[in-house]
Amino acid sequence: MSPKTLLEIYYFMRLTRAMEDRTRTLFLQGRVVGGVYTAQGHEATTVGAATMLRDGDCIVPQHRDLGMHLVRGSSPRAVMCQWLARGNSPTLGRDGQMHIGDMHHGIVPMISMLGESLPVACGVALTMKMRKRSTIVMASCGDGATNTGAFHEALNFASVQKLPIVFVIENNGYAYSTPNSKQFAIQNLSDRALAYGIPGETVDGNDVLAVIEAVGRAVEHVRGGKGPAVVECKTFRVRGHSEADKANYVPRELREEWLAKDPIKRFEAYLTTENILSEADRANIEARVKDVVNDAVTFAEQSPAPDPATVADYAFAPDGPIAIVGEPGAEDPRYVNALDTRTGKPFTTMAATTIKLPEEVGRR
Ligand SMILES: Cc1ncc(C[n+]2csc(CCOP(=O)(O)OP(=O)(O)O)c2C)c(N)n1
Repeated sequence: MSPKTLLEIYYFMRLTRAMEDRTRTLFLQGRVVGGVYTAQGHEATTVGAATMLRDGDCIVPQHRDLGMHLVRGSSPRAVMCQWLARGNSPTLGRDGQMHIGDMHHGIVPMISMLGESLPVACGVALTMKMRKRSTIVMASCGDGATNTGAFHEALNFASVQKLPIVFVIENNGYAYSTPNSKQFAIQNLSDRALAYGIPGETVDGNDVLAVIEAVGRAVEHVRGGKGPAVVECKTFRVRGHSEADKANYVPRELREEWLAKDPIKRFEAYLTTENILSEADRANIEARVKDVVNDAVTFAEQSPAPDPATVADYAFAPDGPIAIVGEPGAEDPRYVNALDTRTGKPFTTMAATTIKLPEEVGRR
């Protein structure tokens, strides 16, 4: 990678951390609606992995992937509006967390139920394959999410269908307060890939260059049409699950061990030793990060809160129900015979399910 690219990676790692630092301050000042879930310590994994993608690729991130979002083009202003639940945020003020996407940049919003985003990621990858695109999907999840059925179904399906998808497992040692040792009895979660015939690799997730190399190998495999690949990045969540969690369940020595491996400090030391990052570069990047974060906060604070009168918007169809209705009084109204109220035509894509629709529902 060129020095310019390496400095850009450093910038994104610092931007990710600075955005989260500022949010914590805003949270303590009572200006953030809801909780704050940070991923301090994950920056090498999230930024490093996303750096390996190209235009047109998609990400299906998890809740600790601000770094991926920023690298792939999510705007810091939009993220800050989301955290402050402003009316112009990606969820129009209806959610304050990283459950956001940006379809213009190929960012699929996460599903809060752990693991459930992964089958969706398979759907995106299947679409790319069917349309003969050369693009790929990167889907991520935590160690806890790998214990869900959806994770295993997704890996199996992706393998059988040879889907163009890289699964990134961000193993930060804990699923909330549950340590790895109480979650599974294997050393490396990448071993789970082998059970499905998928290549899997485990890497130091706090070493951005190691992440780049491992994800690079996975991406090459996937782009070569050989099906999915798994990369497990072992990392550490420096703060609690959310700011409401003091993470007292993490032994002090373990925390100190990981703090000494801080991904940003490590990368900065490497760049400095290799004469890639000068003192002037460092100051410039710091100033750039500060400007971007300040701009995002100012923009968000000047943005209006959602209008209470719009609370029901997007919860119900704008002009009457778009529900599928059965023909009232029919002997055996089935979905297959139902009408789409918007078109008045039979709703042909539904499966023939024998669910009876009550008469009053039928006419609504
Ligand atoms: C199916 C499901 N169970 C529980 C939760 C509540 N929850 C949200 S995040 C989280 C911890 C997830 O751990 P992990 O997948 O390891 O990711 P991490 O937060 O450590 O990055 C839990 C239990 C949820 N969102 N979905």
